[in-house]
Amino acid sequence: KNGLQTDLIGNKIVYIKEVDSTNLYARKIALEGAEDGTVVIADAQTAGRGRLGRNWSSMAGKGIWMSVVLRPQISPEEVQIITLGASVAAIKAIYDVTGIRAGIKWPNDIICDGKKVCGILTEMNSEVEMVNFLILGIGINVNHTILDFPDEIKSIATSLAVYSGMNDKKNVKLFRRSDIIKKLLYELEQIYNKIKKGAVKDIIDEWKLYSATLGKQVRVIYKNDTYTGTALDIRDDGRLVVKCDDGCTRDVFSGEVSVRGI
Ligand code: BT5
Repeated sequence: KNGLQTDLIGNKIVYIKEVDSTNLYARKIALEGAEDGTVVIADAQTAGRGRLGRNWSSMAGKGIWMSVVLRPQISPEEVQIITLGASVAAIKAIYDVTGIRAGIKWPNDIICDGKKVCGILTEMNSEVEMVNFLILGIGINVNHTILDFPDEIKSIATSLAVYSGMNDKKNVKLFRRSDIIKKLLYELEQIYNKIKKGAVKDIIDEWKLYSATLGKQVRVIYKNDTYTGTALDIRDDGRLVVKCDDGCTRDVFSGEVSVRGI
């Protein structure tokens, strides 16, 4: 069974050479009935998606562009825990295969040396009260050189290869994407089982261990409103608690804001 150490996630894997977005493709097959745990992997995306209509650069052969169809019995308010859990899974898989210790910037950025190496996009399709299915999209920059990135993200993006010293031409270090994928699917399954058992607290605690946000000064941008403060904590549903400079404490939902370190 394709060498995976999972019972559910990756039972079915769809591999596509090139697709607009694995999240869109996964959504399409989920609507057609794709099972819980179905994985879609592409070598290249021509219209990779980020949050809030942003795009995700997904060069052929350089990274992991993957989406998972999940059908958990949870309410739409609980979906954020999936994103947080997936961040933990990605951090662990990256560490296990490459030895690189990345950090998590709330809610969905995995960073190395302050630059983004991985992004997560969770999209849901919900009935009124329960989630019908959700699509967990994960993008990891693996073997890019810094020159491979489009100009507009050269200063904010990195890859596992760049981070581990690839620019030192004598010390080229590339990673096998399939090793990372295998480990990632395994870690995702552990997290998914915890979520199904309701062990959300465990996931939050683990997330906090890897957090590059808690305790830091942040700027929260919400529509036309901007405020600054200190990121204090994270609630069980994944909201970020910010102690604002005006003295108020605010809970921040991920969908609507952009949080920057300052
Ligand atoms: C994200 O959005 O970080 C979510 C990215 C999810 C990508 C995966 S790949 C598989 C699946 N299929 C999809 O279509 N998407 C998912 P956000 O937080 O909005 O960050 C987007 C911003 O990150 C962009 O506006 C750029 O500034 C920057 N960016 C774009 N491509 C990048 C890359 N490859 N590496 C680092 N930063 C990037």
